[in-house]
Amino acid sequence: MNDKLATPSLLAPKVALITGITGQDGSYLAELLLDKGYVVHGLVRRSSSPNTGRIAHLLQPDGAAPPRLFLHEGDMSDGVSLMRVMATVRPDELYNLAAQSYVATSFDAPDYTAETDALGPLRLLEAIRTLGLAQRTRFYQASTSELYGDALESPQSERTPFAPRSPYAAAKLYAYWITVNYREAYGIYACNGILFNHESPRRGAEFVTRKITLALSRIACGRQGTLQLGNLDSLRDWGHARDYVAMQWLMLQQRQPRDFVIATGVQYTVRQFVDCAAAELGLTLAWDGGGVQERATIAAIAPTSVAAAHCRLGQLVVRVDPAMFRPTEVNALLGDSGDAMQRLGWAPQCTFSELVGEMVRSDLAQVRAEPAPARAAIHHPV
Ligand code: NDP
Ligand code: GDR
Repeated sequence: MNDKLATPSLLAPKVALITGITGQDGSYLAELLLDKGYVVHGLVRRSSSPNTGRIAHLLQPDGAAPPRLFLHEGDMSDGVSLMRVMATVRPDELYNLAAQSYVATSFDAPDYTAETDALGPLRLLEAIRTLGLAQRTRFYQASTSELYGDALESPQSERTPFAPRSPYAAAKLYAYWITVNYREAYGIYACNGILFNHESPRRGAEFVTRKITLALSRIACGRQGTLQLGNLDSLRDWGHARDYVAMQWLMLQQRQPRDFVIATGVQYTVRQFVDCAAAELGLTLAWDGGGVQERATIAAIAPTSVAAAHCRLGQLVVRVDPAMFRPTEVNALLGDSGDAMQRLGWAPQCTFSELVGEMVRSDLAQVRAEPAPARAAIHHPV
């Protein structure tokens, strides 16, 4: 961790601070900003085991950061640490990506989720204001399509009313409005990216896309039995994280701060995601039953696929587990990025099938590299 920095000269490169640099988006954004010549600072929270795996390739082999990447210990729930890091770095651009980002967990930890996702952004904005950085630091807030809840209109745009359906979404709603308020009240260049779901091989394993690509890769290699899922009918607008972090940067380069929806404009069900991932592995699935009885079995196996050696026709692959349904669900999300396309010239590059293919290939390689599971010890009764 490096908290002692020289004051930048007039010719110095731009300085960015990324909270959540160890997460999916933070790692892609750090790559992008380093490529653009920025000095990048990242907020990292204390952990009892390493949490810098996603940015390990950006660090020197001994764990020390190269000269343009600096890590600082701090926590979104601790205003003192945030104030200290902000006073040290005095960034030109502050990307607030840190959050308790798993919707399901927010029902179990609503208080912590609000601390991190609602009050955390307030603490950063207040640091900008009280440190006299209002005219210097541009602020990006990671807002979310979860703000729309079960929206009354589809697709959802910057003008669609919000109706949050989880403690996560309610906390992010506060963060959205406090960002707008600090922009209007103090003239801070602060804006919200209302991002729809975006995935990648670096996605956390608990999110449904990665859970599916990892489990099906394991099943294809004979390393896992069935995959248990919740609501298969849920509709999401899934894009690639690399495309979306490019937009986060673009939003801070405009003359005026403005909030934008970022999405692909195409939606699929969780079931369709499963089918697409299975097809990548050479498996065709047959679905039967409905609701909590729904199941998928193997209807066909491509003869040259990895699965051909480990799977059999009729094998149960997916089963619904009622425990995985949420107390309140967001059933359907579909974004309208017309404003971003028109004003920022942005368009997503990666299609749904390319995204699924990249995730499956990455997980298959990971599973194949894992050591074979040890055989269970046989217990001999005496
Ligand atoms: P991840 O869950 O992959 O990353 C979250 C990051 O926040 C991690 O670096 C995590 O650290 C850090 N973090 C969590 N809690 C704290 C804390 N208390 N103090 C400091 N750091 C903390 O999320 P994504 O990269 O997918 O998403 C980035 C942001 O965008 C999040 O705010 C998310 O809510 C939002 N978002 C994401 C979307 C998506 O589809 N991915 C869509 C819309 C919005 P650690 O590595 O130690 O866990
Ligand atoms: P989401 O992502 O809640 O949209 O939030 P997630 O992948 O967790 O769920 C997507 C949909 O799939 C359904 N689902 C399951 N989800 C999980 N995790 N596990 C399952 O087994 C399962 N079965 C069905 C869910 O019910 C849901 O409808 C993500 C996060 O990145 C947020 O931080 C971000 O703000 C939003 O996307 C936009």
